[in-house]
Amino acid sequence: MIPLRQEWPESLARRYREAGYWTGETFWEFLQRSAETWPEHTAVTDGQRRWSYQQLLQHAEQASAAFLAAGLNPGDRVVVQLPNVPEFISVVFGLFRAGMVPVYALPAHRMTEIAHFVSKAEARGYVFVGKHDNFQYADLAAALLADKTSGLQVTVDIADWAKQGGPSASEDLVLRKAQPPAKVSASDVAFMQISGGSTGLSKLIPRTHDDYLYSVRASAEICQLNEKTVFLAALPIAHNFPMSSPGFLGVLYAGGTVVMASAPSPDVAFPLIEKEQVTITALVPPLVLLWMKAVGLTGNGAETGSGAGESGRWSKATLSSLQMVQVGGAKFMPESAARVKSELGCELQQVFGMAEGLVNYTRPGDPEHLVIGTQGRPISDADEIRIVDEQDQPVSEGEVGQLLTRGPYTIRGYHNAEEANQRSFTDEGFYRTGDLVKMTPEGYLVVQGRATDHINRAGEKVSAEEIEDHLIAHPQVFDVAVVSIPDQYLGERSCAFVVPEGEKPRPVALKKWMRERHVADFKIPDQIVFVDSLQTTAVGKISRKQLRAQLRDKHLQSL
Ligand code: J2J
Repeated sequence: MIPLRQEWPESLARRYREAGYWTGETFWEFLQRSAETWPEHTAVTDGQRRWSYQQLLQHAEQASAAFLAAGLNPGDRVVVQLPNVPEFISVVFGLFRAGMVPVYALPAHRMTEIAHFVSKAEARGYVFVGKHDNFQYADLAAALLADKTSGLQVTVDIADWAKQGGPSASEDLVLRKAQPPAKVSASDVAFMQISGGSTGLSKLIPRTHDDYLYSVRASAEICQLNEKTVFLAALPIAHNFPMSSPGFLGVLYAGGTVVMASAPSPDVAFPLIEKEQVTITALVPPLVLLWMKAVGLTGNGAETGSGAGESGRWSKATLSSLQMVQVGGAKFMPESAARVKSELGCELQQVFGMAEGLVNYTRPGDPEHLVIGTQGRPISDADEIRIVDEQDQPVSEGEVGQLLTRGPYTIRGYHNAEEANQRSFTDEGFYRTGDLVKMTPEGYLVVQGRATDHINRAGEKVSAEEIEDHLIAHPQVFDVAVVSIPDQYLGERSCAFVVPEGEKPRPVALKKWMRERHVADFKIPDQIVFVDSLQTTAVGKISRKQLRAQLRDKHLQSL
C-alpha cells in the first residue's frame, strides 16, 4: 500500500508548532474536548433528531466499534459517501477514533468516480446510505464488492442506524469490548478530500490533523462563532467549504449547533432556518441568487409575518435569525454581492478557499467595498502568497497574475500522483492554485479568472478533459472539446463541441451515453454543439487549451 504522507520541511514544521498553529491535537481529542465543555448542548440536528455533544460522542464511539466489527482495521482507508445527515459526523469521528482514514465522496458521485477513489486510495471500506434522492447506493456498493479487483472488502450501510438509533445490537456487543481510541499522531494524515481537478480524474488531497484543525480553529475565530452559533449545512457536507470554512467542524470547535439540510433549496432550507433559528450558512453564488429571488417574490422582502406567505412563498422575516451568509466556491459578482444585505437582511462574507488548503475571508466589520468587491484575505499571517506571471516572476503590485501559495494548512502534494505533483507545486513547495487574482492595497484578493481548464459549474469543478474522454469513446464522435460558457444561473455551464463521425448523434443520446458511464450528473455537458472541425483558425498547431479558448470566444460572439 502506498503510505499516506503530508510533510512540510522540518524548519517550517517547527515554526508552525512554535507559533501555536499546530497544537498536536487529533480529531478524536478535538471532539472529546467539545463534549467535555458542552455535554448537554445540541451538537447536531436535522430538524427532527437532536444529539447533544455527549450523545454525538457516544454515537461516534458506537460507529467506531461497528466499523471494527464489520472487519475494518486501523489504518484502513474508507470511502464515505453520505448526504447531509447527523450520522455523517458520527461516522467520520467514528473512523477517526478507530484510526481509519475517511476519503470524502459527494452524494452526486457515481460508480466511475467511486471506483476511482477506491482504487487511488486503496480503500478497503465504503460507507453509504442505502437509498437517497432516488439513487440506490446499495447497488453501487454491491457492484464495488463484486469487482474483486477493486480491493474493496467491507461496505457499511448506515440506513438502519437512523431508524434504530445507532448500529445494531450485535455490533453494540462488540462495543463493550471495543478498543480504546487508536493511537494516531497529529502529524498523520487524518482524511482525504477530493480535488476539483482540472486535468482528468480527481486527485486525492491528504490532510493532517495538525494542519486541518488549525484552519478550523482559526476560521471559527475569524467568523466569530460561539455556543450560540447555529450553522445550516446546506451545501453537500463532505465539501471542504461547509466542512471547515468554518463549517460544521468550526461549529463543533465553538460549541454551537449544526443543522443538517437535506437540500439547499428554499423549500427545505427556509423552514429549517426558521425552526432552528439558524445564524449562519455557507452557499455558492447561484444559491444566493435563488434565495434572494425566493424572498423577493413576496414583494420587496416586506415584513409580512413569518413563514411561507399566503401565496406559499417566503418572506424576509423567515430568515430573521440569519446574521451571516457566507458565499464562496465560485466568483460572486459585485452587483449580486451588493444586494445581499438588503434582500436577505444579513451580513455577507466572501470566502475564497480550496480543498488543497488556503482559505481567504472578508472579515466581519470590513468596509463595504472590500466585502462586496473582494474575495477576502488569507486566514493566517503564515500564509505565503505569490502572484506571478507565466514565468513564475512576481507581477507588479495590483496586477493580475497566477496565485501560488504555501503555508501551515496548504498541502505539499497529492496522494499517489507523481506527475500532477510535478505540475501543481513549485520547487519551493508553493501550490499552483490555477487561479488568476490581483491584490488590493489592503492585501485582499480579487479573483479574476483562472489559468487552468475546468468548468466551475455552480461551485462544482468539472475537468474539461474528463468529459472529453467520455465523449470521445462514443462511436459517433470523431473529436470533441469541452469549454466553459458563462451562464446566468450556474455561473458557468459546460459546452461540448463535437465533430461527428459519420451520422450525427442526437444530443440526448450523447447525454445518455455519459449517464450510462456512471458519472456524476454535474459532469454531463449542459450544451452540445456540432461542428465540422475543431480548428477555428488555420494557423499552425495549437494546444488543447488554446483550442478550447478559441471555441469559447467564437461561440460567445455568435450568440
Ligand atoms: C472565485 N473562485 C472561487 C471564490 C473558490 C471555502 C470556499 C470554497 C472552497 C472551494 C473551499 C471562490 N471566488 N470565492 O474549499 O474551504 C474556486 C477557485 C479555487 C477553487 C477551489 C473552501 N472560492 N473558488 O470551492 O476545492 O478556483 O474549494 O481554486 O472545491 O474554487 O475549489 P474547491
